[in-house]
Amino acid sequence: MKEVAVEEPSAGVQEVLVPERVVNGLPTMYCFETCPFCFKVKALLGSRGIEYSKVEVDPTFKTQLKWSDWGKVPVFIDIDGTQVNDSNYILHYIDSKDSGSFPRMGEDPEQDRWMDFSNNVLGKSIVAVIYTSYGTSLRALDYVTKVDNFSFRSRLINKWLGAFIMRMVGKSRAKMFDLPPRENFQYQLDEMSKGIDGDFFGEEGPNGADYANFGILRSMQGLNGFDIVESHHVVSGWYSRMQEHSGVY
Ligand SMILES: N[C@@H](CCC(=O)N[C@@H](CS)C(=O)NCC(=O)O)C(=O)O
Repeated sequence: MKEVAVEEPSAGVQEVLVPERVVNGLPTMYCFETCPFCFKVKALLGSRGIEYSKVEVDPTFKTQLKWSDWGKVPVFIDIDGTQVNDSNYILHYIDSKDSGSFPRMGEDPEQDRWMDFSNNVLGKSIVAVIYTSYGTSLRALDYVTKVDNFSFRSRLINKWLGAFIMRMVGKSRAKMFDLPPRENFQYQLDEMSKGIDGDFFGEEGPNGADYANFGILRSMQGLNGFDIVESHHVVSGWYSRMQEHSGVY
């Protein structure tokens, strides 16, 4: 039998340029308004004062992203059409093109560790706590579908279907941790605080780990469990510093 090589969509900078996906001649981010991974990128762009276009993707149908093999948001397109997939890679790409003020992947094990933590631990912990019951899931999706700019029909579908799906995801995320969702979230914030060295993970100024973890937490502002962030003795101060730094309040 003949082997057919199937190109898997990959994280990071893509070889094929897609200049037709650039909107208004500005760096363009394909995102969901409330997506945690997208908030990472918004925070970095905000802190560097980089003007950009945003294309809001419909979370259920993902119509605006059909052209891309990589089916997740954020996707970042630079003005020359360079496509970068996956939030942590996007943070590195933007910083490398801008001031290069934090280390690249592989150069600083601590930064890498806490950037991985944002996806593998913190992102999953917030899902378990936000979507801890059908009630909290519906409230979250009610908020998400109001903030997102959808048609009435797609808003209804996203809200009810989304709440159901996210409740299921919340359950499965909760199973990944030994502690119940609230206790686990508190514990993970305690763990995360150990990486905050002075004002930021990057000591005097934010590095990739600051943007990565701030983005995740920013996406749950106002939702179930955010009180744990607000009352945390280390994380609450750091969170306010990141808001000020990035202009993402
Ligand atoms: N590892 C990816 C995760 C991105 C991700 O899971 N994004 C979600 C939205 S919050 C998504 O696009 N989900 C749609 C899907 O997986 O089909 C990153 O850091 O960018």
